[in-house]
Amino acid sequence: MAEEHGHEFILEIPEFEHLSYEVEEGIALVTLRRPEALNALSQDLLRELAEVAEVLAQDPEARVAIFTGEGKAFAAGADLKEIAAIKDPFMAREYALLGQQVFSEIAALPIPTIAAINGYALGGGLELALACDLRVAATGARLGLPEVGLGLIPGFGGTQRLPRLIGRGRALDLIFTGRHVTAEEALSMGLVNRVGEDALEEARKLAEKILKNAPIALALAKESVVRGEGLDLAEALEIEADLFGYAAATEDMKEGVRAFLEKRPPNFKGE
Ligand code: DAK
Repeated sequence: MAEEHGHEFILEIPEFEHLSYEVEEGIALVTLRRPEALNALSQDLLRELAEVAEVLAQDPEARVAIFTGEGKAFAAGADLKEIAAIKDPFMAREYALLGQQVFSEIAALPIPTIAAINGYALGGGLELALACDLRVAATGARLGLPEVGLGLIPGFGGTQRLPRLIGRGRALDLIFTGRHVTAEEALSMGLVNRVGEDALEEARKLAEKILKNAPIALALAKESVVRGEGLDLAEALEIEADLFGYAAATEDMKEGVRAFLEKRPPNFKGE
């Protein structure tokens, strides 16, 4: 996907059918585009999300990523029409593994990611939003994990990422009832970080605030949080100290401190 031509690094962006990818002023925007099916996550769409994660991990222009959906949904879950056609348990396993793998790749991206939840985020759709670092919801958005009502359980990371984010009690309330929560309730339980009239506009504002900060420090801060999860405190603090050391060795750190002392905004170069 990426080739080195002389010293020039050329990133080939694949042609996508079910989503779009564009980068402007440091913000990469990934828009799911299956509005006729409320952006249900078909296997083709999941494969394209895997490709987009690969692009995002390498695109030097992409410093913050926003994921959103076209039309009235963020994503209404896995594609139930496709799933209904799966008769073979091995194929079902493949599907589940594909979803888990794609969302883990998104969760591991070295840049901050924001889900701009413009409408329904249900099942796999909410699990995609949970794989992002931050979530911003439009006032009318509805979020939920309805899987048990289909005789299933959340299978793209929902039973793991949701309790880590909002606590076991609140997570099991949503998982056991399968109910949809409003953007306001999601905000009150810490499921989303911000609510606004327009999710994308709100997400862009958040991205712009993030973009003012040092890129390497952002990547290291995320790495510290992600690697610390699941470790005991002493081990996790060691990781934090190591990554702090890397941050302190950057040119941007010198620039940040110098700019503070000179009472001017910093000019970070990502070095
Ligand atoms: N899959 C496929 N098509 C969907 C869809 C989905 N998840 N959700 C909506 N659509 C389609 C509808 O079928 C409809 O298409 P047509 O009938 O026009 O062809 C179109 O999108 C518009 O939807 P509605 O007419 O239903 O729109 P409404 O505004 O009336 O209702 C709604 C919106 C979001 C409340 C409703 O569409 C809804 O409840 N959708 C389903 C939500 C849901 O239960 N999602 C799935 C969660 S479970 C696995 C097995 C399962 C899973 C994963 C892996 N393996 C075997 C590996 C499941 C994971 C999940 O995500």
